[in-house]
Amino acid sequence: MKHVPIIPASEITPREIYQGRREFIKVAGLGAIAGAAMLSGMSFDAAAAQSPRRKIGKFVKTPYGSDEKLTPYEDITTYNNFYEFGTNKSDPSQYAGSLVTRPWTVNIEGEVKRPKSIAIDDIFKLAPLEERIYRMRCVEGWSMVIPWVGFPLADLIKWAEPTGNAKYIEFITLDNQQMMPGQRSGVLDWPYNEGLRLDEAMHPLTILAVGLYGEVLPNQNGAPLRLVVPWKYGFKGIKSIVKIRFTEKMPVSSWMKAGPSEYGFYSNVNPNVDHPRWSQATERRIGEGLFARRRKTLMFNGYAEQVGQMYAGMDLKKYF
Ligand SMILES: Nc1nc2c(c(=O)[nH]1)N[C@H]1C(S)=C(S)[C@@H](COP(=O)(O)O)O[C@H]1N2
Ligand SMILES: [Mo]
Repeated sequence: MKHVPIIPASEITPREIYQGRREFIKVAGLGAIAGAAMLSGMSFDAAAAQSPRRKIGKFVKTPYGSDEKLTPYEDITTYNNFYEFGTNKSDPSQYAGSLVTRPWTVNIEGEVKRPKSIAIDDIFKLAPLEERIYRMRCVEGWSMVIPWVGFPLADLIKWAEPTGNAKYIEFITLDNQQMMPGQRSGVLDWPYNEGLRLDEAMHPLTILAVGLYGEVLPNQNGAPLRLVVPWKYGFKGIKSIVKIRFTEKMPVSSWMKAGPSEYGFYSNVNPNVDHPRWSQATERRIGEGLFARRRKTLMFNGYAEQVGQMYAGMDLKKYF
């Protein structure tokens, strides 16, 4: 029988343990951190990462929501995966200050009537911003409930005018070693990319997020623009997007290249299909404490009623 560990290796430093260190840093004070960083010849990143929090002026609440308890802001913004800034959960909040998000342009190319460029502040005008409270599930076995602010990806797709040949959509993250020092490591094939089938991309649950908790997206969460697809594992939610390409063929993502037997194109949350190295049956809700009971993972992360039809007749063990 196959031996499956319950918790992947990436989960061995749970947030509640390293929080001790974070509390210390908080007490030491921002000035002390900046001073220490300069003394040690480090960049100013640690201090820069504490960028001011800015409220989003206008957004509407919608019926899309969750009656679950929201994960605290502090957890959502300090327990991150953003390998462009390091592979530890605490790296992005410490180092993402080096990412400059203005000016920021998103290029649209591939199977479209004509290629287009759009500045981030014009993207904000494409559609009214809404709050969407979504359960999020990482392939590593933890989950959160996040109040995103964003707009349907479908609105941007309509504006982009894809041709009839477009079957898929590919997203690409910024490629810049100065702003994203983690790209100097070979841990992934940079720039990070992801893809969706066009019907998945057009689904009303799929959004481009620009904020959370009513505030502009912190860099560590993928500023200024990131994808959110709540029924798929977290890695599909690509951050800091600079390019969107419509294609006829299925894109090959950074994670598919890194481990084709472990990360498929679909990556729908599915408690019945284990990751080759661990079970996907349960999850740990961040913020509930180390000893809280793990929750049962739900098919399509609990969004089966809304999205199940798109996969009718597909063998989800084959198309994982
Ligand atoms: N560009 C980029 N996007 C990324 C990642 C990354 O390393 N680089 N990590 C992914 C993974 S594995 C997860 S779980 C989510 C985490 O998003 P969060 O930090 O906002 O919770 O971002 C996804 N998007
Ligand atoms: Mo993830």
